[in-house]
Amino acid sequence: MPFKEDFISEKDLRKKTIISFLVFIICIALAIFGWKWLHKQPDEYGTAKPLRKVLNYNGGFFSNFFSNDHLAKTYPVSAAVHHVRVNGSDGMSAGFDASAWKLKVARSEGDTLFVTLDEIKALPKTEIVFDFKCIEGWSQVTHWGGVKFSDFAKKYNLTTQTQMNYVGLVTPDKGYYVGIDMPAIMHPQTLLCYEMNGKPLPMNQGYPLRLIIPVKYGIKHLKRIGSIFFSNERPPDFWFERGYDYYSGL
Ligand SMILES: Nc1nc2c(c(=O)[nH]1)N[C@H]1C(S)=C(S)[C@@H](COP(=O)(O)O)O[C@H]1N2
Ligand SMILES: [Mo]
Repeated sequence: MPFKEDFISEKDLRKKTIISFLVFIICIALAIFGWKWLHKQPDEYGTAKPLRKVLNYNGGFFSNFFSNDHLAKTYPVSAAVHHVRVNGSDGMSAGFDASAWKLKVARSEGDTLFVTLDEIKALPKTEIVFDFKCIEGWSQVTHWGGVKFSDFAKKYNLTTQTQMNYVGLVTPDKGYYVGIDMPAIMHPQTLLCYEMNGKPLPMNQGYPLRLIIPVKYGIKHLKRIGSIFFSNERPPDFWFERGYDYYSGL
């Protein structure tokens, strides 16, 4: 059958053009109005309240799909970079006495455990090579070694503690701190890490002990852990207070 063109009258064309233009103007006006409205809303932890609501909702939504069987992609050791980027240094003040360091674990009110680096190194070692992702937009395949947090928790009988909702980790000077939901800290790829590229962690990478948590963005990988505590409420979180997502899952 021969192709039949649909003709549109001059009048209809003008009408369609005017309607399209009006829709365009309305969209622009809504965008400007919406933007102004958003910026008039009160802040909640460093961002406008409606945005904070969306972040919290997304975190809750994606946590439904979290599973210990969902592993971050791993790579052969040969894929790991030798020059590992050093990003943040909050909470890593000068004058830190590494020789006197012990990991402080607050099991409960008045029950605090102190663990030395040698005691941590005596636990089964796990290595991981994965793509470390920073919220700023860069990523790097890097190689880490340490003890699984879940193995550590088992060894130190943190059974009732790990039934709570969150873990808080804080640097010795309290200048950087993160809160992690319990399923993520107990994930089989989450490490209390003391090695990078098969050698002790360099000072600026968090010596003597840092967190490596491949299911989260870089902001949660706290360097130079001083103390750990457990809580049912969200522990304070450095970047959350500055407008970022609390969950920060990948
Ligand atoms: N103590 C401390 N830990 C920190 C930070 C920091 O500023 N201080 N920055 C975080 C951020 S934003 C990222 S991306 C990673 C970077 O780790 P790297 O320096 O080993 O690359 O560390 C995280 N851990
Ligand atoms: Mo980051």
